[in-house]
Amino acid sequence: MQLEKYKIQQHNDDLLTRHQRRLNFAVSEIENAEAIIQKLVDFQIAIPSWALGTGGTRFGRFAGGGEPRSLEEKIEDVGLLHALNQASGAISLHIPWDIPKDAKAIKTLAAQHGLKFDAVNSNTFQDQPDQALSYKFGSLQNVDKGVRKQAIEHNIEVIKHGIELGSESLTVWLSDGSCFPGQLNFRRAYQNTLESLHEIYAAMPDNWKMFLEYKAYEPNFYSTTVGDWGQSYSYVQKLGDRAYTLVDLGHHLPNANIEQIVALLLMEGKLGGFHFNDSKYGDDDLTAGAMKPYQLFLIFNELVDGMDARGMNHATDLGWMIDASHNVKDPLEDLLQSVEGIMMAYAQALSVDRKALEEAQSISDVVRCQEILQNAFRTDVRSIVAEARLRAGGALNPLGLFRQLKVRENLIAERGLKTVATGL
Ligand SMILES: [Mn+2]
Repeated sequence: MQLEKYKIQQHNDDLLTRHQRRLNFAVSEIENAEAIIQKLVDFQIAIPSWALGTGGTRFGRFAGGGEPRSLEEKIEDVGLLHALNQASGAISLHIPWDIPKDAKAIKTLAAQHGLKFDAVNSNTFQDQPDQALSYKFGSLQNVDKGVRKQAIEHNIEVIKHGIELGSESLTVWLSDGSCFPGQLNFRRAYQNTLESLHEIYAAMPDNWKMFLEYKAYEPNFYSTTVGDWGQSYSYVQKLGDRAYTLVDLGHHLPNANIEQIVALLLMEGKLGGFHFNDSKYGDDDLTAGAMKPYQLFLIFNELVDGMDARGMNHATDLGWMIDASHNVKDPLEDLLQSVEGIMMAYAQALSVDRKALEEAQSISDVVRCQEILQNAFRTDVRSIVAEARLRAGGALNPLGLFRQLKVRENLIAERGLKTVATGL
């Protein structure tokens, strides 16, 4: 389905008077509103190819209809999102779920939709039908050298696909670990993993980055070989300058202070990127900002502070990706909500009065510190985010327009009701 520009224009014209009224008020409240809008226009969040279909639980999938049946259709879906919000200008592919048969044609199609290829993701947490050896007892950590070699070769294969598409980073997430005490020698598992990662790292082109994602538990329930930020940091320190830790918000033990983790990784120059999602209990993969919007704001507060301290480009120096997928919403509507939630947290963090906060911190005025942060969090930035979209050519109300144009109904008519996207 193509979304004609005039339809967005018409939608915006209808909403413009109301938008302008809200925007005028917000601009009067937020001192640096114009600078924030510019930063929002530049900020793009990559959409994972596996989030375009329903998924999310181990127990069952309930397809919603009109799901993309091929990589081409996945790109079209991300293109639709980007046309609506002008903030989803990248796609993150999962190999082998999305192996491009004709890389050149795929690249052209993506460019037609204004999309780039963000990090490519390897998969050694599942066995594929044509695979010689099993990952049942781990991949890069495996006690069997042959299994490790197979997993290394897979990652190198993923890098090759990424090069063809113009991607510049590899995300490695390992489910490696153990389910029972005694099953694994922790030190040997670490050393095997490090040795394997060294080989993968060496196969990357000079302009590539490696993101090493950690996760506390699941599918292994006793130990995970890259289980937390400290373990990931320990690996990436040894691997080299282009190896970084990737933070997935859902991959921590309950109540972890993620904003502090982010602050320190950034300070050490080892934060590479993000997987946004939200959760209440574990790795729930819910819509970003749906459950703990204050936490998301606090994370962005540290990101903005830390990136500015290092003179980093907010839009390009870190990898911004969504990693969420579940059962009960239209996946495209869900992604629109996630991007909106992320943009709001970013805009609020940009509006924090940093000078005042520093002053208050320097005299330990705890009350004032809290007031400054909460004032930013409680400021309504929705019209600021909408203005950035408007200026970039997107829709003032992407979700509203998605429904008004009956996008899902159109996709079902095109693709059928019983389609299932490849992925989780
Ligand atoms: Mn992730």
